[in-house]
Amino acid sequence: MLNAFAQSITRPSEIKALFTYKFAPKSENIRRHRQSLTKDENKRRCYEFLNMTSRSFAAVIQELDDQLRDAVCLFYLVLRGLDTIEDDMTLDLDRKVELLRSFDKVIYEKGWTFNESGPNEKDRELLVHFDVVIEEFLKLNPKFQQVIADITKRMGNGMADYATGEHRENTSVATIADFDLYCHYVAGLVGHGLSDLFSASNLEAPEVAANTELSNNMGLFLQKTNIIRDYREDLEEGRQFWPREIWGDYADNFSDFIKPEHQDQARACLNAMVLNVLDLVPDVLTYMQQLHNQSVFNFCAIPQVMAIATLNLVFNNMDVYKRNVKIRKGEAVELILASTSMDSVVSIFRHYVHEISKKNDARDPNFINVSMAIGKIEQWITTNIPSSDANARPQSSYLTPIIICIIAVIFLAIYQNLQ
Ligand code: D9A
Repeated sequence: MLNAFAQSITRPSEIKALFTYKFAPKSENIRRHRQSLTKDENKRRCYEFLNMTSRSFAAVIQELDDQLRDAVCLFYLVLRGLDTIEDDMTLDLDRKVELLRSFDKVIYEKGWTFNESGPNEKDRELLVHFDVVIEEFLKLNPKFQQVIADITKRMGNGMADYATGEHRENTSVATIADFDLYCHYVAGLVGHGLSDLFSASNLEAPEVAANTELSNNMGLFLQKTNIIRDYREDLEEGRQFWPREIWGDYADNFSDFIKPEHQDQARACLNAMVLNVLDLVPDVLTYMQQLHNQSVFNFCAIPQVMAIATLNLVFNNMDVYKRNVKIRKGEAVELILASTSMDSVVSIFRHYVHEISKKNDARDPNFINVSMAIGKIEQWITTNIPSSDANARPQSSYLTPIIICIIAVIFLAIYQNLQ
């Protein structure tokens, strides 16, 4: 925690956000939800699993309105179970494929549990106690159950196809179409499923579920950004998700990018990958614009603004090839607190796109393509958000250096006291 404050020491707005976030009283919605869990042991364990598997995103799910909270929580846990099986390199391939293809049936089998995950699989415990998830899934309204089972079926079969080497050449994803298809299975379908749940709950209009292209691209924007950010980690674990159709223009081997002599090519490749993701931004904003329910809006906006911040962080940043890069906790919390209206989401996107544009270098082979992608985003904003001129993010005030000094002095005092 002190570390989060230390990372943001020169950024007063982030320090303020960290304090607000830490000491903000729980919303009425959350308190009622917590209270109701004391009477329901099985449901309480499901939310415990949710909080174990993802700390920050779990909080966002629990802020959803009552009509949707349990359905989304269980959707998340079912997907996490499927993901744990797909990820597990210790599982026999035939067994893995059998499980992936039948997972939509498994969720209807009362009492089903799974002890065969590798000992280092981080969500092993979830599958060991999967009967708890299934019991709660079976209590959901059947219209929600159907959405979850349908997506689980399509995703499990898609993952199984990839696991058995379809759409792949040895270990690499070949074409951009294959890359899009893989991301569709693991993330685009999550976008579909959630949109179906939103519309089925009547918290959102039927059109949100009907436009599957927009829902798909909500997932692709998150997944593709993560795939760029995780280059180093995935390489070390023997996974390759970047499509050869992109990286093949810059190297003969996917692992060449970590070599110092390939610096320039590595940089160009990284920016080509970011360019592929920037094209999705207009669809992300169009999707966000159709949402009406406040809790659904926040739930969708938070991951997307994190992704555009991450996309800016990785653009033209050679650290991606060396280690894990991550946005500062203070920056993340500031974004979470701000993601509550279309105007602020648009101004956040506009801010990061502007930062990307400042780092775009005329020597980069994709300089013009990146400029055009950014131009299209700016055009989307001016045509769709009439007030957008007035919504440019305020620059920090002349007080900033003074505030930084004060915070630094407070920090020094705290550190000296600790020693
Ligand atoms: C999501 Cl139910 C995800 N994925 C995410 C998280 O956001 C999406 C997995 C299961 C569910 C939802 C998400 C949220 C809101 C609306 C969405 C949506 O669509 C309309 O999905 C498209 O990343 C995983 C996939 C991308 C594969 C879909 C956000 C999340 N963040 C992590 C941070 C991180 O770096 O992974 O999980 C976290 O906070 O732990």
